[in-house]
Amino acid sequence: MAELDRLEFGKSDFVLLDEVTMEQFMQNLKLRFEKGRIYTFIGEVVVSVNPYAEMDIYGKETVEAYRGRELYENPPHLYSVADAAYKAMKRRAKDTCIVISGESGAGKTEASKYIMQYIAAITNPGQRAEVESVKNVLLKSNCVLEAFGNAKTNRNNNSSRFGKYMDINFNFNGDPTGGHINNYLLEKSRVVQQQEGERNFHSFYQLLRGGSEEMLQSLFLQRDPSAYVYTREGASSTTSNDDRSAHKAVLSALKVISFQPQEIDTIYRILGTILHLGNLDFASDGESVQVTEPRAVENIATLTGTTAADVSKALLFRTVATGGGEVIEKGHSEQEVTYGRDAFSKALYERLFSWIVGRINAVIEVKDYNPVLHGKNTVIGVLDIYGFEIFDNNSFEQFCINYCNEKLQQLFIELILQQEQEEYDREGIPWQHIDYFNNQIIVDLVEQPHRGIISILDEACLGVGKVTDIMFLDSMDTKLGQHPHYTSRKLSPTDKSLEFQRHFRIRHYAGDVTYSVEGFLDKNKDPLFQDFKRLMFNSNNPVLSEMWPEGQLGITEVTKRPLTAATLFKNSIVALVDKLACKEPYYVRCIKPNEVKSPMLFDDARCSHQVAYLGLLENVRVRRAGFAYRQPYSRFLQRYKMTCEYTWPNHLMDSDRDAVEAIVKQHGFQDDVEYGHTKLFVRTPRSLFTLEQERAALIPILVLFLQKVWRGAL
Ligand code: AD9
Ligand code: MG
Repeated sequence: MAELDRLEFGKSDFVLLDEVTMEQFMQNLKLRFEKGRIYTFIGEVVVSVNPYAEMDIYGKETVEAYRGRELYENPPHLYSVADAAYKAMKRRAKDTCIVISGESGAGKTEASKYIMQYIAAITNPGQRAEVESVKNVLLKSNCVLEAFGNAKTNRNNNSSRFGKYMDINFNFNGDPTGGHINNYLLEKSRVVQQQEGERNFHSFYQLLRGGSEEMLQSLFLQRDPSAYVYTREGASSTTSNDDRSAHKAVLSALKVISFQPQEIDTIYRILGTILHLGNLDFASDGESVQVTEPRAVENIATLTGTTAADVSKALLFRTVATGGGEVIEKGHSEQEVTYGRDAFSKALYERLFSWIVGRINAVIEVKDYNPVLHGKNTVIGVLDIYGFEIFDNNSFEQFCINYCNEKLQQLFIELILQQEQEEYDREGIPWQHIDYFNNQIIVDLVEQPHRGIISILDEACLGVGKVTDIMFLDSMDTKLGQHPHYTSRKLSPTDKSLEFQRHFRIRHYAGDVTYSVEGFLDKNKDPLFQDFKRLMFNSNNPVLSEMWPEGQLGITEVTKRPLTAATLFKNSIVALVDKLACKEPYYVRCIKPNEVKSPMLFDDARCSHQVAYLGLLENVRVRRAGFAYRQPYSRFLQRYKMTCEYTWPNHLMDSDRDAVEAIVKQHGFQDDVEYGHTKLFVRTPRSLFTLEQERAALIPILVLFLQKVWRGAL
């Protein structure tokens, strides 16, 4: 409590600024960062600045200090949000969610882990074994998913290359009973290629650097990542994680999650297969293409439980059905072989990742839950997704990631800004309308049916004949030429940032991003020759075979054209937003203080840019103009009527509203409230705090009183 009032740490809630200006906001943010206060409230939202240093603020004592407390009783912390989401869920049996947003490297993943650790620490006081085991699996799953889904990028050494939304289920006691993870679009192109200075997924380096001699031998692997084409680029980069100890941790986590030995073995066989695939070379004699290292093919066959002949065939030939129903084998060109090999490697990894998520889900899924016996099952969702990113080269993946961030910003606007304003209007509360940038226009640019970029891309992918990336760009130029957030080299020929003809630019809410259309069509179609699917399905390793069920389809069996990658992604993000929108949301807004990962540096320009695009000033304004607390009259009365002589046990006034007014007046905070049509609005939480304290003090007296009444003593 004391710290809340210590001015040298700045204001713990931006709502308390003297004036809501960018200057004052930044002064406060910087002062707090420099004093090691990385968290600040905007009402119930927590703004976090990445400290880039270990902080001694997540220990047991801190957990205890926050457990069960009201938001305003302690300095701002991730634990405040976690506790608020947990309390709301428990007290009101409401599903809640914690949405963590911010650009790449801002601290989302770390925040999500602290939040989960907090929830684990405050639940199951009785140490029931089955609950402890669920908690353990939930926590350990982070380590596994990070190994397989994170990588070093030029923006973040441990960058999430997939989106993750985790639901944690609770029983009526408030103890975790299970959970479910949804994963979103893994950036699988990284398996075969990385930008300069970046790495492949951590899992590869962990295996090569941390795997035992026996393990590497059994996978026919050398220890050195530079020996493999797919890991060469990142072979000398360092990350903050030690690959060797991380490998141990992952192996132990897999065991805790109850992956079976054969499953763990298969995971590493797949990684080995991918590394060998990357090193395959092909030569053409003008007639047909051959693999130049038969030894590598044999290794792949051994690791995948297939034969060398079948592996070669799947790599070099395509089985096709002719119009007359005849099945023939068609040799690939050299280019097709290389393409097919990389597509296979990417698909193997992606399948593996989804399978791992599925296996974790099978373990943590709530089983045998009977709502009649066990009470209502409630959920806290935690969202940690890849942040907005701009690289030197931005491709299809950045397009998807940045679109996803637009959607989340839209949700924030809707829930925090729009809904607040609408509620004040509805309740007839006088207040000044606040302008903010609504990014719906950019969301529409990307996802609108028929006219949006994804539709235009899908259309190009359906085109007959040879449709090129440039043709897709032309089509966008024609259809989107007038859009204020879209431009391209052709539309803005003098613009220096649009250096190449294949570039287009989107003015995102968080900044301008120039994308290269190169590879868009291909990544969107995401084709994989059927032969690989059959090869994997026919593996004599049942774990591997299970990952490729569609391989059982015959060549002539008609398969519907699958949805494109962008459409699948869009659908999954729309579903995610729907899922979040029906829960009570809590927000953590992360800020990256500098580009050089320094714990000392607060780059004013970079930070104020983020504050601006995250809409934090608008958030403060809405909050300030607004009210920290609101409650329908009847519910307020129910809770606090005992604190006022005119309302206890029942009031005789004309309406609940009048009765509430009597309570407010008796406690002297009439200047801190407004009366809406159906609800009471309270500006500062402290008024309520006093009321809560009084209520808490009265309850034992009341209980005593009631006991006496029951016993007939009164
Ligand atoms: V991305 O969109 O996945 O690329 P994130 O998830 O926002 O990004 P992440 O949580 O991975 O960023 O944080 C980046 C790095 O900052 C971490 O690896 C830590 O080294 C550092 N970091 C972030 N938050 C904290 C913290 N609370 N304490 C100490 C932190 N270090
Ligand atoms: Mg992350």
